[in-house]
Amino acid sequence: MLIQNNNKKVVAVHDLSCMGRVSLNAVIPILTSMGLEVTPLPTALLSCHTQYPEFTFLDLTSEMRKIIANWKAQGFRFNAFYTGYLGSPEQVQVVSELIQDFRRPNDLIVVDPVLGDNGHLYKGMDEEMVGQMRKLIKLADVITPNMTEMFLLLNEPYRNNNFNDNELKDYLRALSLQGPGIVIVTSVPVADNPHLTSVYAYNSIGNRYWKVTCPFLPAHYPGTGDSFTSVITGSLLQGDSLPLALDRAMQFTLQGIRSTFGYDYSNLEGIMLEKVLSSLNTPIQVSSYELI
Ligand code: PXL
Repeated sequence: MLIQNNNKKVVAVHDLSCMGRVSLNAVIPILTSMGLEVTPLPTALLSCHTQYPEFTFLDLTSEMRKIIANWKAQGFRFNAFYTGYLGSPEQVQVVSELIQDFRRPNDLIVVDPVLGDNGHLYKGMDEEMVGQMRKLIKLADVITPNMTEMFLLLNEPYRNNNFNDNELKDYLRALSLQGPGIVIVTSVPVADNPHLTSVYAYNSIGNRYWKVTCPFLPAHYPGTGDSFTSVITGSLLQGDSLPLALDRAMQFTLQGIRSTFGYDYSNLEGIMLEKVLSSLNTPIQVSSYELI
């Protein structure tokens, strides 16, 4: 009997920020803990992520081209492509070609359009990158913008209060019409309740909208978006339904924040992933998603 390696392989297109649990430092341990084989395609090498006051930055665009050509020549195959922080607008072209060259019909394409947070672009991001990201999402099956990124992609002014379900549903559908069948928007404030935050999702197959709400803790940890989307990617590749993937990702991120909150610790380092990774191997305890 031929015993095959059935592990699914994910290409993770993110930067490596040495300090802080963001990008590849979060993506690799999470996906690996979920039983997936990660092949990183680093977009840039930074001493630390860009929310620190100072950082070094090495753009890896030309190296990415060489790596992809090498993979192509050797006939490597993958089951999923998951992109996050890109180091230059030109990389969108590189990544689009990667997806178009390697994609097979059942492969999963996840694009986390990392551009900014709290109404602002991250340092180093600009309008050109926003324009390029609007192109990249067209190739995706799943996108996971936060509120800031959602408005940038829709080319609408940022706002952060008094949303109702119908407004959110319109935004999700508008983004899905641009290409991605599944749209997940994170960190949506809950009207009249500063202690809660929601994630909304839309699946064009079945035309269904979902919402998951959890406590909002008043601390900002960079990289929580990367952890959230990594769990979504892992969960979907394991065969979970969209609402179950939402629950798992939300609970993991919340548990990570709770395990970190209260330590005398620099929030810039991100959540203490090491304390919660093992929870990814246990079945989900409580489900809290709603169909809206
Ligand atoms: O997680 C988002 C992210 C990823 N990579 C880099 C970043 C940030 C957010 O600040 O700076 C380099």
